[in-house]
Amino acid sequence: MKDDTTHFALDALRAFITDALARLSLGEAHIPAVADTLLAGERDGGGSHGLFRLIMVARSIRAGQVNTNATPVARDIAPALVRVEAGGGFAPLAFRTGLPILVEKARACGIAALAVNDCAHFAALWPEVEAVARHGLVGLACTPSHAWVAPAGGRKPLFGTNPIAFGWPRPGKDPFVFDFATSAAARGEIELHRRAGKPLPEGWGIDSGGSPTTSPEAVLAGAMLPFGGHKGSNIAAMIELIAGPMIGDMTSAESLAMDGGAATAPRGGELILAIDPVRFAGEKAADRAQAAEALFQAITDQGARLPSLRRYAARRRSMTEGVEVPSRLIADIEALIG
Ligand code: NDP
Ligand code: PYC
Repeated sequence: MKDDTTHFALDALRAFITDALARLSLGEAHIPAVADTLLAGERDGGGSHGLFRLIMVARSIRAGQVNTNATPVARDIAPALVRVEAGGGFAPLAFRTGLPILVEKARACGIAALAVNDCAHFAALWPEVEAVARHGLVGLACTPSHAWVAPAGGRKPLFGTNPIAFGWPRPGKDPFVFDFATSAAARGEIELHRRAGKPLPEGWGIDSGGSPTTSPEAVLAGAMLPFGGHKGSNIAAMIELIAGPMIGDMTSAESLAMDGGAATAPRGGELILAIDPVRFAGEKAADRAQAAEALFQAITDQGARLPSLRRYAARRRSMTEGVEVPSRLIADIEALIG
C-alpha cells in the first residue's frame, strides 16, 4: 500500500466488488454483470466509471430506485429490431441478454438495433461497442442520463451528459473505440475533481446564476455545459430523442425527476446499433478494411492519438501489475455499504 492508494490484483478487486454487491443484496444474476463492468472500467484506467461508480450503484440500491432482482426480457419486435425490457434493473445484464440477438440480426439484415428499456444506467458505453466490434460489426451506442447540462445558449440544466460510443472492428487487432459524454466532461469527472479538491478546466460549467466557474461544487449545483458549443448541444438533443422518446423511453429531465435528489443512476433507455461492414461493402470489404487501417495509421503517423490505445495499454498493464485504487474511495465505499 502506497500513502494514499491501495493495491489490488484484478482478481482481488473483482472479489471486493462482488462482495460489496452481495452485501447490497443485488440479485445473483446481476452481480457478475455489474462487477465485470466496474472492474473493466478500473482495469482500463477509466477513472470516473471504474470502482468509483460503485458509489452510484450503492446509492441506487439503497434508495430503492433499482429493481435488484429484475429479469431482463428480450422481445423480437422486427427482423432488425430487438427490445430488452430491463424491468428497472441495471443495464449490464440487459445488454448481455440482448447482445447475441443483436449480432444475429445485424448479420441477417446488415444493420440492426437493440433498444434497452427501463434500465438504471451507471456505466461507460465502451464495453458495449467493444463487444459488438469483437463480433466483426460496427457498434454505436448512446443513452440519456439525468438533466445536468444546459443547452448551448441556455443556462438551465436540461440535457443529460448523454454519452455516445463507437466501435470499429479491426482484423487481427483490438477494435477502434471511442466513448465520451456530450457534456464537456462526464459528471463523474466533475465529482472526481470535487473529491480531489481540484478546480475544473474552464468551459465545463456555470454556476446557478449562469456565470462561468471552475468550482466543481458550483457546477454540480448549477449546470454543466455541452462540448463544442452548439455541436455537442445538438448531438445531446439527438441522443435525448433517439434513446428516449424514439424507443419509448424517458428523457433526462424525466429521469432526474424520478431520482428526486437521491443521486441515483439515471433511469431510462439505451440504443445500440450494430452494422455489418461486410454486408455493406460486399466484395470490397477486405480492401476497404485496409483503407480503414490506412486511416488509423495516418492518424498515429502525425503523432495524434488513436482513441482506445491508451485503454488497451492500461488493460495489459493492469492484468499483469494490478491497479492502484485511492484508499479514500475504498473507505467511502465501506462506509456507504456498512
Ligand atoms: P473523455 O472526455 O475523457 O473522452 C474519452 C474518449 O475520448 C475516450 O474514447 C478516449 O480514448 C478519447 N480521447 C481522449 N483523449 C483523446 C485524444 N487526445 N485523441 C483522441 N481521442 C481521445 O470522456 P468523458 O468524460 O466525456 O466520458 C467518460 C466516460 O463516462 C465514458 O466512458 C462515458 O460512456 C461515460 N458516461 C456515462 C454516462 C451514462 O449515463 N451512463 C453519462 C456520461 C458519461 P481512450 O479511452 O483511449 O483514452
Ligand atoms: O458521469 O455523467 C456521468 C454519468 C451519468 C451516469 C453515469 N455516469
